[in-house]
Amino acid sequence: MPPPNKPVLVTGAAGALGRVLAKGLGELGWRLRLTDIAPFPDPLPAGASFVRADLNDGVALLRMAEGCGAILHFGGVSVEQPWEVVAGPNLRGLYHVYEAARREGARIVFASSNHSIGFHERPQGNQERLDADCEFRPDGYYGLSKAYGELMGRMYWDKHGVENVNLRIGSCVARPLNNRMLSTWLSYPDFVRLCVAAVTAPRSGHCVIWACSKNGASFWGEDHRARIGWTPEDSADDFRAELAGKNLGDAVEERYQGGPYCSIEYSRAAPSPRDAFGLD
Ligand code: NAI
Ligand code: 15L
Repeated sequence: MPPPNKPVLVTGAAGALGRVLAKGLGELGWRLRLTDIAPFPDPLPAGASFVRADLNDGVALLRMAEGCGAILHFGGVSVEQPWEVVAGPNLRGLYHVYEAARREGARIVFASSNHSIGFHERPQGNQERLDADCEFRPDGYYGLSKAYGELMGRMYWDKHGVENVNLRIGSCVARPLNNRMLSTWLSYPDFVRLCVAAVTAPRSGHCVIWACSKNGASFWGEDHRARIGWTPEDSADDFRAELAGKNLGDAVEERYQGGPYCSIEYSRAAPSPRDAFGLD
């Protein structure tokens, strides 16, 4: 697969996944423009440049995106935080990224998260898996910002024709670390291949993809992956024996897909979302 004709902007380049992308896409010969508010800690890949900037700075984003064909948007708050901390990078910053893409006619690949739907219960046994058109059920301010990001994509496609691929990432780490990750794990190689497919697919429109490897215990079902031609190749199943019994513990965490994020400041009296009136 030849590199894209135009440079690709990567936000959050100094973060865990940004560094994986910089290395992986750099090795494929892509022309990368990397940016982050933190310094880039690795040697720059051949053909890459780095600009230190805040996502809150819309003018800086317009400049960095000039001439780019795609923006891999991985910058911002990446865990649960108070609303005030999340709002700047994840809401305002996202708007700046979308405006830059709109001006350039660029496609956005957005690092959404399973926490946009984290309060769906985990499927039991043969129960049906969750499809990507399910209701948003964010499990905190962070997950709410990811739902907003996906809806931002919906609106910019409908209104301005800005293509966007929304990756609902499970747990993208070098290897799965607990029982929940037997369902949510996304390997680094599957992740890089997913981003390559998301950028190079001839057309994407607005689409949503469950970004997890081929895990037998996955919580997730149908999505739009066929549109970009991606199929995961790795599987958390290879770690099953090692992780058996490594549960997170808390009943709320174990019940819902978002795991530990669900129990952060959880203050509902009833342990179940069905209250005394049977309401979900
Ligand atoms: P990370 O926290 O390592 O990287 C995020 C980067 O964004 C950091 O380098 C940080 O300096 C930068 N950043 C934060 N605020 C900024 C601002 N105001 N301006 C410019 N840059 C700013 O997170 P990670 O794990 O690399 O995740 C990357 C993206 O993927 C995030 O959007 C995260 O929400 C999403 N994601 C990651 C998952 C994972 O398993 N790693 C799972 C689901 C979603
Ligand atoms: C995320 O959205 C986070 O960015 C990542 O750090 C993990 O906590 C991941 O979700 C997860 O659910 O495991």
